[in-house]
Amino acid sequence: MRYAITADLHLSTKQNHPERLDALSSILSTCAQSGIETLFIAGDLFDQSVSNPSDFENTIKAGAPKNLRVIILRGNHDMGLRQAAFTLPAIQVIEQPTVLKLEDNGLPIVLLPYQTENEVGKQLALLDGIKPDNFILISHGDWLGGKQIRNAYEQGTYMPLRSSDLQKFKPSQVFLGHIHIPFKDGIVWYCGSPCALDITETGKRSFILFDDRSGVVERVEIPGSKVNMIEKVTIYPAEDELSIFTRHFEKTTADQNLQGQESRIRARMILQGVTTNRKKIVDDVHSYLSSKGVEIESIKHDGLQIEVNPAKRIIADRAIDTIQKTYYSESEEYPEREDILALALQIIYGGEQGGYRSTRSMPRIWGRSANYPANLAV
Ligand SMILES: [Mn+2]
Repeated sequence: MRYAITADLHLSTKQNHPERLDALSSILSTCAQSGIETLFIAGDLFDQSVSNPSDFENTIKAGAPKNLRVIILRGNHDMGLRQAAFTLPAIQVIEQPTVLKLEDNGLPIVLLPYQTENEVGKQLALLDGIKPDNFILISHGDWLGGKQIRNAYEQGTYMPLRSSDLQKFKPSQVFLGHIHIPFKDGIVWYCGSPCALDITETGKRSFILFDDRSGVVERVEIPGSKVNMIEKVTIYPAEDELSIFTRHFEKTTADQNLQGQESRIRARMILQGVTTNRKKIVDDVHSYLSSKGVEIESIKHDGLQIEVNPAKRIIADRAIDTIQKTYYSESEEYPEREDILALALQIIYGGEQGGYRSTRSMPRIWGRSANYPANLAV
C-alpha cells in the first residue's frame, strides 16, 4: 500500500500563516490524484497545541479525497494534542505508542508520538510483536546516527533515535518529523517542513510517498511553493562585476531546476570578496534580481571590500581563473569554492573581511549542497 507522510507544518491560523495551510492543500490534492488513502503527519502539525484546529479541519474538508484517513502524531510543539480536538471522523490522533496495520498483508507501522525525556529505542523495547526487517517506524525526534543536522527552530535534543536502535530493532524504513530540512541518511528520512517557516529553511519543499510493497520512497515537491535561497557570492574586481553575480545565480537556479520560475524564489544574497564599487554592485544585484521577479529578503555585503590597489588585479585575475578551473569540492570535508575564492582575494588584497570561514556543515539535499549560515550549524 502507498501512503503519504509529512511533518512540521506548524499551523497556526489561516490569518497568520495562510501559506502553511496552502502547503497542506497541495499535499491533499496529490493524495487525491494518486489514490492515496492514508496521510501520516509525523508531529508538529500545529505550532502550538492550543492552536485552533478549525482552519486545519476546514482545509481537510475542502481538499481531502473522501476516503482519506489523516493520522496525526504529536510533536514537541503540539504535545497537548488530543483526539477530542477534532470533529472529523477521518482524523485520528495517536496519543500513545501504537502498532498499526493498514491492510492485512501490509507491513506493521510503528507510530511513536513525541514524548519528553524519552527515547525511540526505549519505546521500541516496550512494544510487542515487532519483528526485525518487518516494520516501518514513524516518529518525531532527533536522529543521532551518521549525518546529524539541526535547525534554528528546534534547538536541543528531542527523543533521540540512535544507530544502535536501528541495529537492534531493524526497522525496514524510518520516517521522522522534527528537523525541517528534508534529508535522508540510509533508511532514515526526514520529511522536512512542507512550507518553510523562515528564510533559513532553504530549497524546495516536499513530502514523502511510500509504497510498503516495493519499498520505494518518493519525495514529492510541493508544486509552486516559495523556495528560499541563501547564497554566498564572491565578487572580484572586473569591468562587469554584475556578470560574476548573474553567472552564479543562473547556475544555482539551474542546479535547483528553478530556471524560468525565479518568481518562486525568496533570496538572501551574501556578497563577499572585493569590488571596485560597493554601491554599484549592490544596486545592480538588486535590480537584476527584481527584474527576474525574485523576492529579495536581503542583500548582505558586510564582507565585501573595496579595491584599493588596482595593480593587484593582475594577480587576482590569475588566481581566480586557476581556482575556477581547477578547484572542485564535492566532499563536505573541503571548503566550498566560494570560500576559497574569498580567501585568495583576502590574501591578495588584504583586509579582515571576506576571508575563509567554513559553512560546509549541511548535507546535500536535492543533489546539491545547501549554503547555510555558519551559526545554524550546531
Ligand atoms: Mn518542528
